[in-house]
Amino acid sequence: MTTVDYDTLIPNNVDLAADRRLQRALEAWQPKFVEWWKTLGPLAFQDSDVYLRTAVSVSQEGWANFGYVKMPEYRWGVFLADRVPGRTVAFGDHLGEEVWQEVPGEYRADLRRLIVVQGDTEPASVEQQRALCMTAPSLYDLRNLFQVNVEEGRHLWAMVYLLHRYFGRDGRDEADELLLRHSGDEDNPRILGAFNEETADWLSFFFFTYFTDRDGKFQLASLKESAFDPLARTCDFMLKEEAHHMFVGASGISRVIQRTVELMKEHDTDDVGAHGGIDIATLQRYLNFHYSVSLDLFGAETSTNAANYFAAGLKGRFQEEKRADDHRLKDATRQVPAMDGERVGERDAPSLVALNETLREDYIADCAKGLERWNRILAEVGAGLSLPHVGFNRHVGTFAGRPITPDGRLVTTAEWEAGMSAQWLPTDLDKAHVRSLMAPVREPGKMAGWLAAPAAGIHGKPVDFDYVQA
Ligand code: BYC
Ligand code: FE
Ligand code: FE
Repeated sequence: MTTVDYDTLIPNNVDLAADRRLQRALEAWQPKFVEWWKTLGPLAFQDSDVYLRTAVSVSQEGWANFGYVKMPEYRWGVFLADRVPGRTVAFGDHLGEEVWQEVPGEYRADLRRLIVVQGDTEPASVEQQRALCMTAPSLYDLRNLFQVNVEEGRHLWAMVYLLHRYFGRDGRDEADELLLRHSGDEDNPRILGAFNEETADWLSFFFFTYFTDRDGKFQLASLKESAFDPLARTCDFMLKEEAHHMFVGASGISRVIQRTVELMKEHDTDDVGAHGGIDIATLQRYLNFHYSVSLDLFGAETSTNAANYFAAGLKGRFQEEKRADDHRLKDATRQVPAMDGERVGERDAPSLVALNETLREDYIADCAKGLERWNRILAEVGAGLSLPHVGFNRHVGTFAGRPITPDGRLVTTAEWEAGMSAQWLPTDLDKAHVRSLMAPVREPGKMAGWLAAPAAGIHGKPVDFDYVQA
């Protein structure tokens, strides 16, 4: 057996070298992770040199290195944001108390559950995206895909570190399970719905990184408020990497839209499909799908789990400290969406049980900002995209399975089924067309015809830099 030098192999700021037991546990897990990466990570390019960012510290300036790396040799590290001296619990029953450096016995099961759910999504997304490397529209995009993939791998490491360090035998078992559940597996699927859908093409990838990685942003931001300080600190640092994932989505869709608008003007038609582009109606249908699936990730409108997590101090709200209320919410109420007989309506609910909805609203407002930017490009041709109604195509919560249109009307089953098969979600024709455009482009600086070139390259490199060397 080879011994692994963890100080050099796993960059870390948690003093791994000082904890022999932990080191041994991670030493046993590491080869399983690499095996998983090679089997279920990117389908190809595992021996290629990829120009990647690697986290190497948590300092504001220079937290990452850029350079060529072969992906299986990527140095997946463990980094926690610096401790905030004197940090106290910002919400819930323990408001004002000192934060915890160890897991309180009474919250052990809930914390483990939250960490496992978070951890499960990270490798799931890598599995979902594994075939995309075969059809990347440019080397620049191929590199961005791999960047997102290795960082989702590091996010798994972040959660596995917590499981190994703070949850003993159970934690080690959970860490193993994270490599055994697989996206879309009939018998052993990933935990949350959206992570069992295949990311079949690059348009889906851009919408996924825009909408689903953004769920990641909001969940991590809520966990960053946790009274369990190591969880808070690790999520804080993960958010740094997350920003790039959402950039990939936002700029990816912008470039598709830019190209669509160019083709519309050049050929004086909405039907740019015939000219190798993606028309606006198709973009809207893809958007409808990824947005609605991502809304489900926030859970039901009212949830006693969410109330308990908050009261216990395990999971806060987005930007908890900026909120001007008592941070306990014991007597507060708010309106939540509800089906009111045959109408889409609202009802009163205790704020504490409505926290999933509060986070979903914050998320929706953030999603809308990107739409505004996209619509500025589309305004040139008098068009626009919109976010569908929150009740459309939902599988979790009060709207689950309800025949609600993207504009929020409750319709007959017949009308709904007609819309669902032909108008509101990607049709078989849409998918076939998008797939027909997915021919790989591997010459530095060249772009596939269905999207515009990015405005700039990565880390000051030119767009035509050789981001992936075969
Ligand atoms: N699919 O009480 P409810 C990311 C379950 S993304 C399947 O409303 P709760 C990333 C639920 O577990 C961020 N099941 O749920 C992005 C519960 O089951 P139990 C991931 C679902 O607990 C891109 C039951 O239904 N992080 O990082 O209030 C690439 C009742 O529901 C779903 C987190 O999610 C679903 N969509 O809220 C890479 C943070 N929704 O307990 C990475 C941690 C609900 O009855 N997770 N269920 O067996 C949480 O905070 C909560 O578990 C949830 C659910 C917000 C997800
Ligand atoms: Fe992640
Ligand atoms: Fe991400």
